[in-house]
Amino acid sequence: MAIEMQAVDAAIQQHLRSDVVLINQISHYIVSAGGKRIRPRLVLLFANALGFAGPERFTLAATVEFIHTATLLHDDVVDESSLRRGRQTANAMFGNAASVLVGDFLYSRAFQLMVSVDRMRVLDVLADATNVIAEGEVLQLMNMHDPDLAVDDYLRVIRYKTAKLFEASARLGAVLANAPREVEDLCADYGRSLGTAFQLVDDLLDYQGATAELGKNVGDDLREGKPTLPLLVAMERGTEEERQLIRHAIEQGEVERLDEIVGIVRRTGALEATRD
Ligand code: GRG
Repeated sequence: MAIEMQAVDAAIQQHLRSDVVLINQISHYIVSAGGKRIRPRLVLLFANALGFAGPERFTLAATVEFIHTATLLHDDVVDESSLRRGRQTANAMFGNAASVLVGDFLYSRAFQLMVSVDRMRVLDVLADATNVIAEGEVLQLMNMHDPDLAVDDYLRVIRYKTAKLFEASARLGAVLANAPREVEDLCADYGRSLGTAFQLVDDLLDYQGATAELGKNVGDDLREGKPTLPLLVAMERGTEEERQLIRHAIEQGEVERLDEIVGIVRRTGALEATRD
């Protein structure tokens, strides 16, 4: 996998190029900041497992990373985030307009790449995935400041905004290998479950780490009024007074009593429940 990932990185660098200096600058800034490249790995893993060894697997691995990067650029603008991959976000460095536009560039470059693979099923899978990701983000926006959000609705958002691209990446490996639809669907199920678990853990990790970092992550979520699973569980399990404190924070986007809220989340076992 390590050797194969070098081929993916080469494809990413090759296809990132543009004649426009600012596009090169911003796209290289975010792509070279690291990133775990989980989605490209899923494409390779399933293509390899099902016996497909053609170079198109590297093209599609780069394609899903471009889509992922475009969503990160847009997401950091939406959330007004200042840190990504241990560095300043592109929006903090280059401004919102440039970030959104370079996200658009990466997204359309991803479409050029997938068209080059010349398979209708690939277009079908990725057009559906990007559509659902955008729906997930809009659903999340609609759920902001809603302390009565049902757990199923929270799970729907993370299935759409995060798990869908994991699902599509795994499915693409099977598509490349011309696997029967039942096999494709099983690979997609694996990707969806992994992606759902991934986002749940991501929300959980906001409550761990050093105090300053913890305050920042949980504080950012609360300021946006984002009702994540640890908060929903803590509300369900807490006393009436504790429930009211969390409700108020989500509704008002208020972070003043952050330490108390983190204490309630921990004491009620909401982190363990999220992990389970
Ligand atoms: C451009 C089609 C399109 C849609 C834009 C803003 C938006 C709609 C979508 C955002 C979706 C989003 C950011 C979901 C969260 C995904 C997530 C868990 C990101 C972090 O992934 P990692 O940990 O990141 O794999 P690295 O840095 O390792 O690549």
